[in-house]
Amino acid sequence: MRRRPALAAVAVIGALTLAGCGGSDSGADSASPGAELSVDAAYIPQPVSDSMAAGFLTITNEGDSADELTSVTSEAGEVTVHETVDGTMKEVDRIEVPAHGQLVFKSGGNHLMFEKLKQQPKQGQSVAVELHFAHSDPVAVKLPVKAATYQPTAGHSEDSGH
Ligand SMILES: [Cu+2]
Repeated sequence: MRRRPALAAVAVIGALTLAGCGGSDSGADSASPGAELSVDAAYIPQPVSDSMAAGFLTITNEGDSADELTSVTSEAGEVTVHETVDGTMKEVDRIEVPAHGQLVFKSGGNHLMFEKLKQQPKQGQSVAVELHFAHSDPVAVKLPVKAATYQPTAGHSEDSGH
C-alpha cells in the first residue's frame, strides 16, 4: 500500500482530467477505483487553553480504495494528528481511511491537535482546516466550536423532533 507512488500520481491526474466527465473513453480504466471521502461530525470542544485545542471529526470513505490522511493545515495555528494509545497521545505521520469504512476522531481516541493558536476558539465560532490525503484532493472542513462538555451522539442523531 505504500509502494505505489506512480499509481498515486496517475490517480490524481486522472481525477483532475476526468472531473465532470463520464469517463467513458479508454475502457482500461473503467473501474475507476478510488477513495470517495466525506467529512461530518466535526467539532472542537471549547478549550481551556488559549493556544491549544483538540478537534474531532469523522471521515467516511465510500470508495473502493483506502486513502490516508497525511496532514492537516489551518490558518488558525499548527495542526497535528494524534492517536491515543493506552491513555497517552502520540503524533502520527499518516492515518488510514479504510475503503468502505470510516476514520473516526473522537474524545479519548484519535484527535486533531491544535497548537500555537493565534486566538482561543470560543463557542459559536468555527475553525477552518484543510485535510490532505495521500490520494484524494484536499478537503476543507469547518469545525464549529462547541461547549467544553459537548459530546456528539454516537451512531444516530436524536436531534430531530423533541
Ligand atoms: Cu493530542
